[in-house]
Amino acid sequence: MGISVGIIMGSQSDWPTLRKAAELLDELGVAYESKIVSAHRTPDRLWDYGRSAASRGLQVIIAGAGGAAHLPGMMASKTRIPVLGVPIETKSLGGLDSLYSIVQMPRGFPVGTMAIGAAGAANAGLMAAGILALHDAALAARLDAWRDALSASIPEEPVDD
Ligand code: RP5
Repeated sequence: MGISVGIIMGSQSDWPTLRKAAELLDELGVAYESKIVSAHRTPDRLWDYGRSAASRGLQVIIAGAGGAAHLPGMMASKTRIPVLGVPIETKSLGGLDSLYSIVQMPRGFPVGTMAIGAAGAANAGLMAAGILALHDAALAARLDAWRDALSASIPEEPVDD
């Protein structure tokens, strides 16, 4: 099967966060690509990526950006493929700037916005897998097993440090 998930990010500096999505997809056996696509620094690359995403067979796009985080929203404007936005945690404003830049899309062009930072990236990977699992029974079984294993790893009682 071809690549079904595109992980895109505004900068190399976003990769340590977006890698959390990639790691989840690796664990679940989902094929993905990862690319640097900046709304501000490489707008033509963004345009080309959005224009060709559906015809290339992508089914979900995970887009992470920080600060003036326009990448997820602009990508949602260029393709009907579901876009999951990951707000990158920033030094100056803790990622609230990224969150606000991504979450308030106008009616008609939605972005499924995740939590700020690593947890949001990991959840984007899981949600992408969940979307693909709707039409992939083997992946659905792997995702169910992953979720069961996480639940089983949680102790019933706390322990002292
Ligand atoms: C955004 O600017 C990127 O998504 C990144 O989070 C932020 C800072 O980029 P660098 O200056 O680290 O390349 O476009």
